[in-house]
Amino acid sequence: RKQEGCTIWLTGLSASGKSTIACALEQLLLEKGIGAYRLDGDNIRFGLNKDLGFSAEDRNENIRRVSEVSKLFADSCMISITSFISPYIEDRSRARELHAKDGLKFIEVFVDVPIEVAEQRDPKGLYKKAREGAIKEFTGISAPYEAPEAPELHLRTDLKTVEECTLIIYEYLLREKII
Ligand code: GGZ
Repeated sequence: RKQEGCTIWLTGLSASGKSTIACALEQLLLEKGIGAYRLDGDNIRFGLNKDLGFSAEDRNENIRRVSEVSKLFADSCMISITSFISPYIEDRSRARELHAKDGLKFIEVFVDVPIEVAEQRDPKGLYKKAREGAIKEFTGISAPYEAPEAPELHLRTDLKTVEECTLIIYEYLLREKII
């Protein structure tokens, strides 16, 4: 049976663990011979979306374009994994509707961590810069993050390991007969 495509939409604060989980999940799927592709800031914000910053309008447009691209990957039978903060409920809900319109599955995964933990992790020193005012409109500090109200999956990355979080998503895909 050919795999069905879908979009796995990771959302959460900076340093919540989205990219780490996305990488581990992509790797696991590829090892099993399942086609998967990851969209993230590194391959989108430096290319297709290099004209966009972090104002509310630019984030709306960032997420709109990512939604369209991810939908195309899903339509080509890939497991498309997106890892963007995507702070606005409305943007994520539009992404979901875009997929639904074409009969494609959209799995929203809340990569959740208390902001204090994200700020302690601060792998790139961005929270520190945001606190000092050197970065404006930083999500969780000086810009909003609207948590999902009914995500398909909710992962607390301070309470579970990367491996556990990855397996939870993998098992969801099996359970839903997507893979
Ligand atoms: C939030 C910012 C900002 C501001 C730069 N706010 O932890 P990172 O570094 O590697 O991931 C963050 C990334 C967020 O880009 P997204 O495309 O995911 O954002 S959104 O979905 O809201 O459009 C962070 C870095 O870019 N970064 N400035 N002001 N994160």
